[in-house]
Amino acid sequence: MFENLTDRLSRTLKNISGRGRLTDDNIKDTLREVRMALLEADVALPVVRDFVSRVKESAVGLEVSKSLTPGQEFIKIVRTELEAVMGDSNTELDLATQPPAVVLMAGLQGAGKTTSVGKLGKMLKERHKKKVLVVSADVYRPAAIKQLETLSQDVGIDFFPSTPDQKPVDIAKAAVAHGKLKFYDVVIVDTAGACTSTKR
Ligand SMILES: Nc1nc2c(ncn2[C@@H]2O[C@H](COP(=O)(O)OP(=O)(O)O)[C@@H](O)[C@H]2O)c(=O)[nH]1
Ligand SMILES: [Mg+2]
Repeated sequence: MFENLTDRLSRTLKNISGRGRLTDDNIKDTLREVRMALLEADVALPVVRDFVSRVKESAVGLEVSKSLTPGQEFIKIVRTELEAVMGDSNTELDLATQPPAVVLMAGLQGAGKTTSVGKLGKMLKERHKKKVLVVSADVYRPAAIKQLETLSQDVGIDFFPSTPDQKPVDIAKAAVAHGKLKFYDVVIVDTAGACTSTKR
């Protein structure tokens, strides 16, 4: 995210360089670019507004330190504010429960849920030495279940089969029951995310 944004900003940042101070005027185009990039990344409008105004507040009037160009100074501010938005501390996933710990992957369609299930599963298996089972409760998108099956094979984690005619709740229950029976540490449930179907 940050690298993308930096690339994107580099063009407008050139306009800032060569001046000793960040002003309302010389950061205007770059701020606009930040705003557009965040909106295109599907960040909610109030969050974007708040973010842009905080960047602006920190930037305007700032004396640029001698070791940095104004463009670099601006990037530094964007980075600091982005880190604050993303959360400035990293909390471990809390798996301290009666096994299996159940992780439900939620989010908008296309947000990267299935991909994240694969990444998370691989990390828990390899780095945390957990026995991981994944299951797909996405019965809405064709081939969603197959996508997770292929992915789980690629990353070497166990896959619990499901079919599109099942109810998501039943799929999740069956996977958790299987996870309990077979002593899995974690069951990750992939979902269709937000949907409006009546199949509950
Ligand atoms: N560049 C990039 N693409 C991603 C990332 N995560 C997922 N994708 C892609 O985004 C698309 C949707 O991802 P998917 O995991 O199927 O989303 P889901 O609908 O929420 O399950 C796929 O083409 C993924 O390859 C990521 O971190 N970076
Ligand atoms: Mg998916």
